[in-house]
Amino acid sequence: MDLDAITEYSALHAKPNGLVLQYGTAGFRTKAEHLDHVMFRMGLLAVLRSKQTKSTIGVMVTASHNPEEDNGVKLVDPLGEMLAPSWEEHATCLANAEEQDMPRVLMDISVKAAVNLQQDAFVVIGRDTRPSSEKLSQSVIDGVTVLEGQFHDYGLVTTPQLHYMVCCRNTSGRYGKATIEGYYEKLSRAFLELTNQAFCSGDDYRSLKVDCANGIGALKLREMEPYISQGLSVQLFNDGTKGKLNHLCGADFVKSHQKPPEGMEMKANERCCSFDGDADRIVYYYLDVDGHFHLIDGDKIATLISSFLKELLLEIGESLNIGVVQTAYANGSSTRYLEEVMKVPVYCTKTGVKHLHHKAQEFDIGVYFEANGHGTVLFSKAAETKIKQLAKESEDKKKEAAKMLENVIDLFNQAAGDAISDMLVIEAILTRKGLTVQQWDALYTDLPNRQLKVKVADRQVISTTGAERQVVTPLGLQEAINDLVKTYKLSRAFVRPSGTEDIVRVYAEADSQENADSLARAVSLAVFQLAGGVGEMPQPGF
Ligand code: 16G
Ligand code: MG
Repeated sequence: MDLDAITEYSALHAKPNGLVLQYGTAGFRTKAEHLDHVMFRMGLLAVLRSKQTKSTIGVMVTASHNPEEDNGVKLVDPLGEMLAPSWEEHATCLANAEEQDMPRVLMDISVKAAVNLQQDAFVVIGRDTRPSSEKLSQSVIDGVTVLEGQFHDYGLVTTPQLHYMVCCRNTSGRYGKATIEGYYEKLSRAFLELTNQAFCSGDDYRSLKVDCANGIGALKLREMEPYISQGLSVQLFNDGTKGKLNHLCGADFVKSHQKPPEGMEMKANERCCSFDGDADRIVYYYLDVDGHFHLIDGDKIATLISSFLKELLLEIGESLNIGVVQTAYANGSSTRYLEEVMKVPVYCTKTGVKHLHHKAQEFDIGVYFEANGHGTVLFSKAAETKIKQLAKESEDKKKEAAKMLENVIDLFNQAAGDAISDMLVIEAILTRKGLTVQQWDALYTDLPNRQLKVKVADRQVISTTGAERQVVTPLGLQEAINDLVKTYKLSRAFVRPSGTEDIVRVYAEADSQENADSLARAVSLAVFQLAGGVGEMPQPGF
């Protein structure tokens, strides 16, 4: 390691004194102007991680659904997964080291993690469409170069596309070709095969309106259009030509405000969906004939997909186990429907994709989705082998079902939740089953719910257990929540410190919207009073 060169280059990406950031659930995320040093240092860290794992590592520059002025960075581990927890700690230490200490901290990490510095390193880099992203990704490249790592800059890609590239490169092409065309070819072939012989009753099934959050999803979906146009015509809105990234549009806006994005022309009963700013989340929705808005979130997406997979598993007659993984935010009706009607086991983990992903790996087929629309389906190696064998050897209906499953395996981005890939799976299932968006929505009725934020002096005073469904500290808060929940029907509420913002999140559901709102308010007040609220006190009622 050439410490002099590192010191010299680091000075060009100097850290503002005293700035402290943490590698959180989605990497580092803050105002773009504070991130230059973090990018340079993540370039350095990616080289060390690459040397240690003897694999290609990814670095994605994005702040997902956050405002255009923000940015962020996350590292992608060898199989396309999120960075291992011990390296999240290294990332935090390195990002926060004051300028003069940085080379020493870098050395400490390489010693602690037993990195062989002689090993070659390869890093792939991607970025979203934010105005700050290009310069920041150049800072990542500076970091990689000063440690003599090799790199490939994929430029503008969605977050899941970068995960895909990392996975391809570390599996000698078995997962796919590590090019953007390779991604389009793999997904579109599986999509067209899956929809091929499907019954279609007119154009309704074949056209979809997509709100791209004025982000990278628009560029990539437009590029992909010719590959899928035989099976699906997409009409793009908020494609970045006019509006601001994530402003009054995108999956996060639609889910949290429970209303349509600006800039989308919706007619009654038309199927519409929204991506988030880096295209790793998707939610669907429609307006009914009375103009009422209906949201179809990650929970309903998981339900549609798992019922389709369950039917195929019955056809192939193999005892492959299937599990659905959710978080505390999953609507109570979805959990009840999955367990009681569909009879599939459901598990709850902490918020954040890495927790769901990890749990989903325990099953032959693990379906995971956050209510906010982030999710995918994982197939174990054994399940994949079995399915491929059946697709070759068995006959008639069994063979057909195995072939469909084979396409489903290819169509899901198993490296990460992916709005484009999820959209194609959903469209294929709706087409095959001849389901309208209303029929899909009618699988079950969501319980009315409300999410609120509370500002407190230190959100870390709140600790939780049971996959964030129960508060441990401060003492008395859980009892207060229990007492409030008892006063409403079909009710449930929980609170947790956010992993991405300096606030506490409150979730409540109940038998009516009014009751969900009023329960959420009451719980917010309890948080404010028992967990050191600051600023304006939440008011009871809504
Ligand atoms: C991050 C997570 C997302 C989670 C959200 C929760 C990833 C890639 N993203 O965006 O899964 O839902 O954080 O945010 O893991 P919160 O902690 O602020 O509620
Ligand atoms: Mg995102």
